[in-house]
Amino acid sequence: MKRRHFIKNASLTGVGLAVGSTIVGCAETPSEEKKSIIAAATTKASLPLVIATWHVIDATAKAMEILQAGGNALDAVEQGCMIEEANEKGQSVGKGGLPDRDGNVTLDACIMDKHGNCGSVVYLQNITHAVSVARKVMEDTPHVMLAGEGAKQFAVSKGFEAEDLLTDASKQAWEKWKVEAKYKPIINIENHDTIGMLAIDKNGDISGACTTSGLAYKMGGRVGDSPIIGSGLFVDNEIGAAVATGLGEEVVKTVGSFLVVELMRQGKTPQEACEEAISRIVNKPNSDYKNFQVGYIAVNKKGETGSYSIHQWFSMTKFQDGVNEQIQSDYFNKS
Ligand code: SD4
Repeated sequence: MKRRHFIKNASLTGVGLAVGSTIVGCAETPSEEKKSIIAAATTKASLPLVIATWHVIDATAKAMEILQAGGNALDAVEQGCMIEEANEKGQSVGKGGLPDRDGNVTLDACIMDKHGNCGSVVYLQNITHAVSVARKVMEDTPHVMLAGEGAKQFAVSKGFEAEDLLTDASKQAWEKWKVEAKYKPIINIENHDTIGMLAIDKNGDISGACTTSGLAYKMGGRVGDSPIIGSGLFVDNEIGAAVATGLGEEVVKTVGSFLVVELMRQGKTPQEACEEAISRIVNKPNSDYKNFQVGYIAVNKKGETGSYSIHQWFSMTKFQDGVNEQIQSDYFNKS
C-alpha cells in the first residue's frame, strides 16, 4: 500500500525549504538526520498551504487546487478528505474501510472552521463522505455531533446516497481475520490510514478535518478519537491547528489535538508542540507505547508546520509553494 512506503530523501532535502536555525524540537543538539527533518517540517510559510497525515498527495492536490483558485480552507479540507473517502484502496477511510468484528463498516469524521464552529459524525454507516455529513451537522443543525442511525437518517435527508461500503477486498480481509479473530486494539504501521487535513487559505484562515473507518475489527459501537473535537482535531484560528492519527483511545485520554494547539499558544513551535503531546503519552506510568502508534501534525498561524509520532514510519504530506511532497516524521522510539 502506498502509504506504507516513504519517499525518502527527496522530501528531506525538499525544494524551497528554508532551514530555520532557531527552530529545534529537542533540548539536545539535533543529529544531521533530525536537522533535516525539522527543517522540512518547519518551513516558513507562504500561503496557501495544506498538510495531511500519511501519504495522500492526491488529497492535498485537490485541497490546493481549491486554495489556489481562491477557495477557503474549509472547502479545501472537506474536498481533500473526500478524495481518500472515495478511494476504495484506502482501507481505513470511507468506502473500502475495514469493518468492525461483525463485518460492519462504521465511519467517524469531524470538521472545524475558522470561527471555531464544528460538526462531527460517529458510527455512521453506508455513507461514503462522512466528512461532508459532519460539515452539514455543523452548518445545518444546532448540534455538534450526530451518531449512528440518526446520523445516517440526517445524511439521507440531506441527499447523501446510502450504499454498501464493504468492498470485496475488505470483506476478504475480514473473512481472513475471522479465522483466528484475534482482537488486538493496537494500531501500528500496517493498519494506519486515517486522513487528517489542515489548511491555511490565502487570507490566513485555518480549517481542519479528519475522517476514518477507525480501528479494523474493533468492537461493535467503538468510536475513536477522530470525530472527537479536541482529541482527533482542533482548530483555533488565532493560534493554529492540529490533527491526530493512531490509537484513538490514547489520543482521547490526553485530549491530544487541543493539547498541541494550547502548547503552541504558550509559544511552542508546531514541532515542539507535537513532540510534547507525544511525550505526555509515552511518559505515563506503565505506558504500553511500544505496542501502539500515535502521530500528530500541526500548523501555526505563521504557517510553520510540525509532525511527530511514537514510532517510525509516520509521515505528513505537505503542499506549499508548488511542491506536493511526503515528509517523513521524526519519532520518539529510536530503541
Ligand atoms: C481511531 N485514530 O479510530 C483512529 C484510527 C487511525 O489510522 O488513526 N487510523 O482510533
